[in-house]
Amino acid sequence: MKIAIVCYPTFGGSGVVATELGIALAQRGHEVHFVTYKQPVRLELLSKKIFFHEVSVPDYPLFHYQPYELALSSKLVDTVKLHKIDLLHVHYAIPHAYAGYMAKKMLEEEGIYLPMVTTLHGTDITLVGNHQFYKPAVTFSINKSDVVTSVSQSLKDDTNRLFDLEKDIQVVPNFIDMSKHDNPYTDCQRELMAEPEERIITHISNLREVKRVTDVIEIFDRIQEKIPSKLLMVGEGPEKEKCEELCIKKGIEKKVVFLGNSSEVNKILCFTDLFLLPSEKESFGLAALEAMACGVPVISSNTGGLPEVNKDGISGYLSDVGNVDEMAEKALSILSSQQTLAKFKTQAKEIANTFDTKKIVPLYEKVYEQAVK
Ligand code: GMT
Repeated sequence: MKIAIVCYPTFGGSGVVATELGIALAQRGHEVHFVTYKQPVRLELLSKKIFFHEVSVPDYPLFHYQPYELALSSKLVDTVKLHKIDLLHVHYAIPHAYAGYMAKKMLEEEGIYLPMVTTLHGTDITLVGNHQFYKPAVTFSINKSDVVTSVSQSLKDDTNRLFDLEKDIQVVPNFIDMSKHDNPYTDCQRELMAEPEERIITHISNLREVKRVTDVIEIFDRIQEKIPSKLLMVGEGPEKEKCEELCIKKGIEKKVVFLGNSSEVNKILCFTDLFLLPSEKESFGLAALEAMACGVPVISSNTGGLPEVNKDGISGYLSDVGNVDEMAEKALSILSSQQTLAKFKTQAKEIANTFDTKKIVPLYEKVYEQAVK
């Protein structure tokens, strides 16, 4: 099949999922065309089956806001015609589903039928999409998609609760390529970051308010009082400064390393002992799954889709949002014994294995067959 994928090309989870999906589809023989404003960060173009088409919005003095949806829908029309695309898969409803629908209608005028699959990722529904500014357009474009998928049952339930939908939503969870994580050796180069007796705790996100990153610092502060440890904060975002200030206030700034955005996430996770994700909202928690795939247990909140990924008492533990005392206690219960830590590491990997690319990508292929029909 020839598939066009529209996504955000940044470090965000939805872009990562879309990119990994495109790579996996190409490996399974499909021809994949990414249509977005920049080459997706994780995309390697060295494949005969992967193509990238850049959407550019030229500056014009009259435009106060750049009309990206217009440029995207026009680019989609051209790409579909030129490459004879069979199906469009848009990731993140805003504005991709809307632009996709416009492209579909323009093509219809020329007698070309383009089925459209929309995948909802989370913030497009629970945070931004739900805002009155966007809600009518988001509702419309979800209803006009041929097939709609969500990355968790929790996101499906939220979408049905928040929007007036005629469409049934199919749950296709996010996935991870376990063959990239089959190295059982988990202590690789840990000396880069910590002393031999120190535990390494990691948090990875876009450091936005919804991630409750100051809770990460609070949890770590309680852990480091009991056992020698280091905290690695990976990512960039608006809450970073607040976190840095909190570390100074608590006198733990030498134990917390801010690494910024990294393309070496797997290396970092390889020497990590515990992953923290105390988010306010999380439709899935791809970062938690990536950690688990590297054999890293997760301490997370129990919000949204997190209980579908992080299994309480098996791959880690779940607590109510904001309960930093309990999260620290549970973290310590895993970290204080080498035996318990080893058990949780193995179990985290086993749970991650149930989300392997090989198991999930065929579900998308089934969705495509349905949409084409
Ligand atoms: O919140 C983020 O990390 C970014 C955001 C995005 O849209 O890129 O992530 C959302 O989609 C991810 C991939 O499906 C999910 O794993 C995240 O849980 C989800 N974020 C939220 O729901 C807050």
